[in-house]
Amino acid sequence: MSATTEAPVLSRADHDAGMREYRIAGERLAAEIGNRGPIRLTDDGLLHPDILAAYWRHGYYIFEGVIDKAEVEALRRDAQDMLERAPVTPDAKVDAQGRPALGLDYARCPYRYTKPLSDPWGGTDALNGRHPAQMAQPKADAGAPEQVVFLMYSMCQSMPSGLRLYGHPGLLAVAQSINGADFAPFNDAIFVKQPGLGGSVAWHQDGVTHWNSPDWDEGIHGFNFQVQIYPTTVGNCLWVIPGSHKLGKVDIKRMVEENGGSEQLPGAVPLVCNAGDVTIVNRQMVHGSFANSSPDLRISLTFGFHRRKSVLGQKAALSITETNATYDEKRVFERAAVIQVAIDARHQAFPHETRFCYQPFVGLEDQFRNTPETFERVIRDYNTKDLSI
Ligand SMILES: O=C(O)CCC(=O)C(=O)O
Repeated sequence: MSATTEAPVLSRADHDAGMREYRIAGERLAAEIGNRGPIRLTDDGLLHPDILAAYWRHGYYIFEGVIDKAEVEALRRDAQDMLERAPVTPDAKVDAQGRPALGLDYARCPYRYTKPLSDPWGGTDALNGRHPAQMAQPKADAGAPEQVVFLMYSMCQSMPSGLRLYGHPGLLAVAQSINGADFAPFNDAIFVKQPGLGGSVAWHQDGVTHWNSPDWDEGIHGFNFQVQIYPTTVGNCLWVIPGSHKLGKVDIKRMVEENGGSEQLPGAVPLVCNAGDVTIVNRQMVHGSFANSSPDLRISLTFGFHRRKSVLGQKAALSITETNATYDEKRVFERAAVIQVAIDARHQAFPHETRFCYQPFVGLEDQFRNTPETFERVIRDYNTKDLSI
């Protein structure tokens, strides 16, 4: 018999069961805070001041019923199609049906994989080391694949419904209300948390650029929307620590240590949504999601916006750090043009909906209609021009 004692393997079912009390406490706190409802705009087309105040107070808000059923269906079809067209393994050139995989001709591969229920970033230097503590990594059930798609990029290029979503007037009105009429885009990523397989996103704060800036404030790193195309549950959703966007750079490693080494940080709330709801999360919030040991799929279309002055003149960061780019006027304009083409794509599909008026492109609308020519000029490989900070 061996004298060493091996740590017991945490099974998927044990992980799911071990989260039970924590989920109940989180749901209770979320219900106390509330912080959800439809998008309400003033006569000037700006977000209602009560909602704005709630966002700044807590750092998040859940907009209910933003995307109607037909649009959710279209988004599901396109997202599932994108998933089916992923390389069958990370290095493969074909999808599971033997067809050429999507993205072989893209400048950036649109897929990221992870081992089932693993934590690809926690406790590593990846993404500027912004995920300092590793989450529990339960063992998936027998028969699980070796790798699963975890992230999909390029929704405006790969999903016609994704491009239309990017031009949503209600969401762009929210972006304008928070970041000003000349707001700039950030990036987009689709988080895929497959049932019983999806990896975790360890606790982190998104921003990396401005923590020591003399102009630092609670909005300087912008925000992300997450459009939920399936109902999210307490078992698979994103969790946030309300108010943490006001704290500056937080020592997450220490928070976990002071919590007895447990990732179940106190004071966090789960962002449980219906399909068609959209969350907004300040990028300075402490937030993350656990290994999806639940039986429910989550697909979250995530895209963010910044104040123009937060990105202008800054150096490329996060997943595009190695490009060494500087975000000059040209770069910001070219990436922002995706918004204008998206507005037109949406107008073509929903001609009766009031179009959003994006101030930096007023007078330039005809050059940025959604056409095959602008697809090549503006949309193809647009995410090589992301504005990550
Ligand atoms: O949806 C998730 O699980 C993670 C999302 C996230 O970390 C983000 O939007 O920054």
